[in-house]
Amino acid sequence: MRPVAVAALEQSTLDEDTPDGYMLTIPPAGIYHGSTTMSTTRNFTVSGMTCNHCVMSVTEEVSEVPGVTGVDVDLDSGRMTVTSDEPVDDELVAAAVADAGYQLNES
Ligand SMILES: [Cu+2]
Repeated sequence: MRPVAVAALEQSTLDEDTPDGYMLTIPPAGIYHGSTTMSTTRNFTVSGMTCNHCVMSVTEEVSEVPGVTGVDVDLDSGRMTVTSDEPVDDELVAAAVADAGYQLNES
């Protein structure tokens, strides 16, 4: 699964009705991407994987957890990065990994 693309800044910064000389307000850091949803990224470690089929199984199961928009698993390190629209329930991630036949360790 591909990483979530950062929403492009597509809002026009100058409104036609804006009077000349108006100061534009710079949004605070954190909502700077102009996206309507905040993306959350969490890192976990999955143990027990031995090949790319394991990686695919884990990726598929965790992708089905509500709110999850992206799953990236590194076989060698066991590192799993989960991207979501909203904070995901660790229990559900752990259950999904268990369903695939592996074990989740938070990192
Ligand atoms: Cu395998």
